[in-house]
Amino acid sequence: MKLHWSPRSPFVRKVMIAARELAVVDRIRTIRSVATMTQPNPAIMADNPLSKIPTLVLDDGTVIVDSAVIVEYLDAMSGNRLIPAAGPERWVALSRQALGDGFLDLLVLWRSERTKPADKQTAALCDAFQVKVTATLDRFETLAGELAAGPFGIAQITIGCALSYADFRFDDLQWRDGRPALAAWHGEFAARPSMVATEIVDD
Ligand SMILES: N[C@@H](CCC(=O)N[C@@H](CS)C(=O)NCC(=O)O)C(=O)O
Repeated sequence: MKLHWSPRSPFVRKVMIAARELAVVDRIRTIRSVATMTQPNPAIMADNPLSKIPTLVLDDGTVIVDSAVIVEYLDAMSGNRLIPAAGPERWVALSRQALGDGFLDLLVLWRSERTKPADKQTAALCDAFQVKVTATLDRFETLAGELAAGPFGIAQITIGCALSYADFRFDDLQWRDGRPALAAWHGEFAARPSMVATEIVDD
């Protein structure tokens, strides 16, 4: 399998952590692919017209788009160890993944807004990002006990990855302040070998 990959992308990181946790990482050939909102990349677009990473291409040419779908694919071929196959726990896990992904989307958009020159930033957007990011972090704090109790799976991978991205790009957010349970859970999560091996870097 070929994966459009970058060491900077938190969405790619989700996939790489899942692949390591499922012990299928050796089956993935990573291709360094640069994806930015302002510069469509023809090499990615040959497989995914959205020019987004991660994009997975199977050996038969089938293209799998979006980190959630790629993780679901890897998990299905490995016996549903990260995403419950059925039952209420499936919807809880997938909703927590969606919360983590949505949080990441907010951070990516917020970063793109706040790296503009001050006179080009939209204050209402930045204010709204701040409100939503804070509320989502508060929700994660209430979920921390359940994340710690397990079972380990896609909810922990996505929320943990998103928090590590906040550490990487939003130093000033200080998300641990007032959220002791989340900070403690993330500390343990960040020590997993799959996390250590996939540390985000600006290359
Ligand atoms: N929902 C997608 C989001 C992927 C995403 O936004 N990836 C970023 C890199 S971190 C990207 O490709 N950005 C390029 C663009 O938006 O054009 C997923 O979960 O895979």
